[in-house]
Amino acid sequence: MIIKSADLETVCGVTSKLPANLLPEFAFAGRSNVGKSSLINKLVNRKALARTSSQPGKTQTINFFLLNKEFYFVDLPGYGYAKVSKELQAKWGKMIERYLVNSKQLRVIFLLVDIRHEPSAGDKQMHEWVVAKGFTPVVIATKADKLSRNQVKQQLPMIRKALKMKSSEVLIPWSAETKQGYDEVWQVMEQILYPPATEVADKDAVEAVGAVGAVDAMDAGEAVEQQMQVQKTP
Ligand SMILES: Nc1nc2c(ncn2[C@@H]2O[C@H](COP(=O)(O)OP(=O)(O)OP(=O)(O)O)[C@@H](O)[C@H]2O)c(=O)[nH]1
Ligand SMILES: [Mg+2]
Repeated sequence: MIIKSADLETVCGVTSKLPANLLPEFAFAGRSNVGKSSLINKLVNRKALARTSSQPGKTQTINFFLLNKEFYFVDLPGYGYAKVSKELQAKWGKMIERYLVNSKQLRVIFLLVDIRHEPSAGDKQMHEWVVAKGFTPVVIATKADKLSRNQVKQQLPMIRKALKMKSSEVLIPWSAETKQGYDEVWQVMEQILYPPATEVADKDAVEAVGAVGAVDAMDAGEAVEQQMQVQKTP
């Protein structure tokens, strides 16, 4: 995806009215410090569009970034940061809930988890909750550069199990340092922004799409790619 323009358009605090946007939205959720803002910056190739920090709790507002005047990235405040009072965390929980329930334009919720650790209780709750609201979360396992390739391979099934992910759910290992996962994450969004032509005349192609859906999407890149290729088949 070529990003020609990227603007922070709306910043919402706990009491703000959420914008009634008319363009598709992609939201990024996850615990504090997991790398949501870094991921946004890397995806749009800007150093500091979304503010990042090694101190957890950096993003304390819901930030809407308008990209190419075509769609939004929504940077959500992180949960689970111990230094934020329970009261404020609860307020944030409600605010995030209000956004997730009321947005008419939300297309995908990306749930970020740290690839090095067993998903937290908050991660599990968030995943469950997103599924209960009828969304299929796309899970991004961040900071893959901190592990060896072998360790990454081992962590993925652990994360799937802990979050009780369906085999059809996509799990993408990611690194904001090496850009691992960059194509796969964009592919998820591009499939939604630019759906392939509907008439899939070829019966084999239809069956293949079904089969990809059933694949254990361990290697998310491959699965997304296969699906794209199949869907592109005239
Ligand atoms: N090694 C490595 N570090 C990362 C990666 N992603 C983020 N970080 C670091 O992790 C820290 C937190 O990143 P942020 O992007 O600010 O995290 P956030 O999820 O937006 O955090 P909050 O705004 O507090 O919710 C920063 O020091 C980043 O440089 C990654 O893929 N690899
Ligand atoms: Mg942030």
